[in-house]
Amino acid sequence: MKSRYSLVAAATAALVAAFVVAAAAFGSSSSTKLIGTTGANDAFKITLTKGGHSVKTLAAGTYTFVIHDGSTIHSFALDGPHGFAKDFTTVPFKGTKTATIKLKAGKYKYYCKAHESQMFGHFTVH
Ligand SMILES: [Cu+2]
Repeated sequence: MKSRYSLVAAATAALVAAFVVAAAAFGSSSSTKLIGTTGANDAFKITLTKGGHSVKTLAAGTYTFVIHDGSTIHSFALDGPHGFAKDFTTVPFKGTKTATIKLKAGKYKYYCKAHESQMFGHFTVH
């Protein structure tokens, strides 16, 4: 016959397992959102914001990039340390793309691939 303790242990293990699953699900959906905008109304303008403010520094970690590409002549690319390079959108693409990115310490530059010398911004990850 099972002891009272083993039943409690089994119930506790089930609860812990449920909690771990819930925590994992919550964690994957709770990464900080960054909003990138390029070429809205075909303007030669690119921005990256968090909570409505231009991104200048970020803590290392995982972020969800939501990129709004408003033009078929602009794109949104990101370069970073250790050879990191990501093209969120291409020049002919127009629309919205979302990607989850793990940012490491270092300097990053976001820019439009077609107009890199005039459409760019920088931020630093600590
Ligand atoms: Cu451009």
